[in-house]
Amino acid sequence: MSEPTLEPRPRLYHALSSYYSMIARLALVEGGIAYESKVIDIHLKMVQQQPDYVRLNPNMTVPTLVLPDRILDQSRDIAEYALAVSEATIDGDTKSWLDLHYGYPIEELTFGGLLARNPMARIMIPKRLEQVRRRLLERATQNPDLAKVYEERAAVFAGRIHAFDPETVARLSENRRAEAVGFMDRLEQTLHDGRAVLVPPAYGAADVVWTVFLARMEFVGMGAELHKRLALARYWRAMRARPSFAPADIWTKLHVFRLIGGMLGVG
Ligand SMILES: N[C@@H](CCC(=O)N[C@@H](CS)C(=O)NCC(=O)O)C(=O)O
Repeated sequence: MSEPTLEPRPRLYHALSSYYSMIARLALVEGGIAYESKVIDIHLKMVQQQPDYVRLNPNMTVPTLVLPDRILDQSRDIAEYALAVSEATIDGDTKSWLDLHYGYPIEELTFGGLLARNPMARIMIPKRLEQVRRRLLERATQNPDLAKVYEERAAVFAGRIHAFDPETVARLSENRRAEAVGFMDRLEQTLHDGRAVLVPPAYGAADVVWTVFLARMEFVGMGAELHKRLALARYWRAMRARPSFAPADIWTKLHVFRLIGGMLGVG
């Protein structure tokens, strides 16, 4: 009898508090895929911008899933891989829920809210974004083979400096909150018929991403909007009760000390 060949486990680069990392973790746990976990510090050390990481994921984001034959650098692809579906085989309803989810810039809700409420953050965050933009341009000069991707990333940070302009950030935050409430209305309408999952008959990629979205609603202080929609509240309870929720480490609130621990490499 021949020995089974042992494929190495997929390796997931992710960050503890990162929204899109939570999607990857939840999908992998739901799909029953054991993975090697590599937590990286995306805040202080900004490992996602170090050349070795950039060679894995030129978008300079987490999550990244390294498989024996390819690298997945988008959480949507990781979720589809983990749940054994693909853009070609996915049903129309799941695709629409995924498109709706991925069309929304969640970081503008999270950081827009923080900046709108906190005058200190309005001073600190734009300064930090400018520092990072400059460092990306320096890295472009130091790493000629990666110059193009570093320049592209610097342009993304220039866009963030513009989006988080202290003069307009309150409006941005309000708009993003209103859109998030609109999504919750839509979810409520769909779940109103008592279905257990977003696209029956089985749990799928749409449930993964919208579970993480609902967790973010709690995280940004919009939990009351969630809980007053009864079908949505029922669905949220059911998603949290799934055995995947705890191991996927879905944050519904800020764990300051875990975040600091992660930055210091002791998390
Ligand atoms: N489209 C990407 C987005 C990933 C993303 O934006 N990740 C954030 C964390 S939630 C990140 O890596 N931020 C670090 C940075 O922008 O420097 C995906 O779905 O994987």
